Amino acid sequence: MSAKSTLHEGWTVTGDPGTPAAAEPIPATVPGEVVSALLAAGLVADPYTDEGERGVAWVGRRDWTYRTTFTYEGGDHDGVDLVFDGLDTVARVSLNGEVVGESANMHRRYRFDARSAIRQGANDLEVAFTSPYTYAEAQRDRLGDRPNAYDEPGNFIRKAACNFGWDWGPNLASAGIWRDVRLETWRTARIAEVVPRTSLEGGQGIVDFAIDLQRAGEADLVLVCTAGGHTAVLPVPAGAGTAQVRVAVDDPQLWWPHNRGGQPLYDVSVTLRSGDEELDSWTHRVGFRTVELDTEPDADGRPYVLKINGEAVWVKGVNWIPDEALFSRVDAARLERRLRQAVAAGIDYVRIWGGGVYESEDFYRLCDELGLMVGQDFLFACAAYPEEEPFWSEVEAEARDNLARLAPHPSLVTWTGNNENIWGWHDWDWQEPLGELSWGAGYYHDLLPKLVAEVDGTRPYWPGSPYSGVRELHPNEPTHASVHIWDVWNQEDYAHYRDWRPRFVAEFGYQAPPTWATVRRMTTDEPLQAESPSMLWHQKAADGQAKLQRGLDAHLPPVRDFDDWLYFTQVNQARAIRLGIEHFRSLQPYCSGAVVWQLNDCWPVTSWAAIDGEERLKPLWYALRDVYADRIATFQPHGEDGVKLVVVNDSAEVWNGVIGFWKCTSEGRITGRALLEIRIDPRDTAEVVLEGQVAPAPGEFLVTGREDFPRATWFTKEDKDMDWATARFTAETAAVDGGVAVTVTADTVLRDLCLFPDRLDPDATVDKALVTLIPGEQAVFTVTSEAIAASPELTAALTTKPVLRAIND
Ligand code: BMA
Repeated sequence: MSAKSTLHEGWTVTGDPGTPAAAEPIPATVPGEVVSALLAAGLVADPYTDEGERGVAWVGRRDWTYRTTFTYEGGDHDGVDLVFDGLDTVARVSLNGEVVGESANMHRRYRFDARSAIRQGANDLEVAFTSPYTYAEAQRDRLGDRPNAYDEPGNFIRKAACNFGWDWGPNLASAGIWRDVRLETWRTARIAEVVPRTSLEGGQGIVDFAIDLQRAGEADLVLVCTAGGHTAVLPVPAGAGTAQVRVAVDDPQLWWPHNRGGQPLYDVSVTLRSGDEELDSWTHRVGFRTVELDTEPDADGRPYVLKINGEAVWVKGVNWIPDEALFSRVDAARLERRLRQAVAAGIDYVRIWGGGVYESEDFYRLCDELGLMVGQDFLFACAAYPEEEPFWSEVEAEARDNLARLAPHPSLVTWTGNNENIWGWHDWDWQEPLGELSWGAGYYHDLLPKLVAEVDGTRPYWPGSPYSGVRELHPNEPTHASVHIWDVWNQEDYAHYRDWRPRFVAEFGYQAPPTWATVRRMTTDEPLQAESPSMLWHQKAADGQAKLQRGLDAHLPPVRDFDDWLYFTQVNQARAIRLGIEHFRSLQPYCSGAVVWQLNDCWPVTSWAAIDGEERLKPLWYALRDVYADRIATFQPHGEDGVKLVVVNDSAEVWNGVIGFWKCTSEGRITGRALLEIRIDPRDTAEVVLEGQVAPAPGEFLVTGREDFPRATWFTKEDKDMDWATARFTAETAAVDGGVAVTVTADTVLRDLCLFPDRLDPDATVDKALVTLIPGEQAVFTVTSEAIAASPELTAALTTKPVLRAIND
């Protein structure tokens, strides 16, 4: 029987002779990376705080050697393998002084034959990493430089591009054994790979197992495959190294995204036998569902419609980046918290962006269980990539490996060739500097689609994000398939999302700083200001602060202090994305989805994220929960200065009901009211143009009642021009289980009321944000925090600034 033992104990890491620190061995956690080891040894300051990132800039320029010793008991083995699930990146692996393998790709699993080097008893294992800069710069010099949106050589090494820094992330490029490592022993033969292809045929769930074997000899073998309790047995004749086995499951329950149905998962297994002996086994869980991507040209251009089990879905998506800049820190518990936050916001789709990693087994298992659809990019982002060797072979190997590894997961629904590289080639002045040089087109248009069809065979592939469907057309053409909308954040006011009529928005985003408690983790600046030194260090976007200010100037009253700046920029971010999504949903079915840039952060930073790097929810998260609800009502412009109400029913039931709304003056006096009886079919929309009595006059605003859908609002002027009375309200606190309930009763209009309990207790959370009230209305905020509940002073502070805020306070 094969056996596996992890090799995570006893590691040290040592710098090369000229290294500024750790020239002598220091303890190293495996899985891990050098920066984490230096931090744990107290040799560098925390790169997540202040300008600590500067203090580790040298690390990626050095070579590092990991060493450990392990015991091998010996035994009657035909195979003894050292297996690395992830080496970051350029490494030479030696056992007892003998080189057993080399790597130059962070995104592959490696298996090295250790038979000639291993000995019974103690074994010395060494993994010597070459600086990623040394390697990448040498490749660049050899192959010729190519355009990159960042002044870094990340396109000349198969390593996560964002590891060299991004417009939301630190440069922590170092080295490390970043995923599991183990010793595997086996006899006669082992299961090298299993790809279970699932499909539905005539009411049956089909699992077609494609199995690769590794053999030590010519023995007759038997494969026993099971799926959902059904079994198939296949003799494998001497010499055969691959096998295909089909198992059918009667009447399977279908896997659905969480907002459409359940997530039944079926155990599948493959056991390899020789005579009576079990040699090896493999188990997983799969789901039965079909996935199609409808991009057949239509009268308007080319749609981009994802269909699950034949049903078109309106994608309520977010983009995903690595959840920690020090990748190995991301454990299953952290992923589960993040993905549950996504589900709680109504998100049903996560796009894993191409500048990061092929996500982990835990990530995909959780998405299978939680009913999140995943689109995985191949790992190319914002740069021209060489197609010459060794890169062509590395890309092929990494694609084969990850296509096979991720194939079992029903959550994985699409593969995409790259992030913005086809766009870059068209629009970012690449063509002249490139001349005849390769830039990656061969991967996106030839190699990767061929491999997706060959290895996976069940999932759609799209060459790029964005991509219009044919090479001649501009890749960001709104009438054609996927687009990224960045002119708004970079140049325009956010109301310009409404200028777009896209088929599918794969990226659009708007920045804000993180929550208060996270700001306090990222900077010790005193005085703390929007432009204090380390606030600026944690703003990586080109001209980011000025773009934030442009948004403030267009919409909100002048900020008086840092607290205003923090709250106002966060509100603006939420409003921008809310406006965009409400507009895109009002275009259903012409538009078929929105994928917000970005769900998460990898450290404390000002960014486009809805959840900050310390896992706290920014106001944007609450806005997403509103606009991604199955049923929404939204006021939209109509003609020159008219207004219409668009009602979207993205649920499986008819929406039969009444929508009430009021027209109010800035003092909150009601000057008109309407009750609309609606009957909207499932997955349908309806709209009503507002005329006469209910059309708002300049200075007035509209609010819907607070029914079983999130409140919609419409303002005829920006807050900065609105004649708001200064916020007046009463706020009362009451102890509740695990925290405090804060009941706010409005005397005036209260705009985008927020409660920020992390000001008082970094672990505190609150159940709502961005509540707009008219006089007489109430909102109850439930704060979860034992610390606040236990303290009368902290409880009292929940009802005043800077914890409780309204725009017009
Ligand atoms: C797009 C993304 C990311 C980037 C974001 C914000 O280009 O693909 O590369 O972080 O915009 O600028």
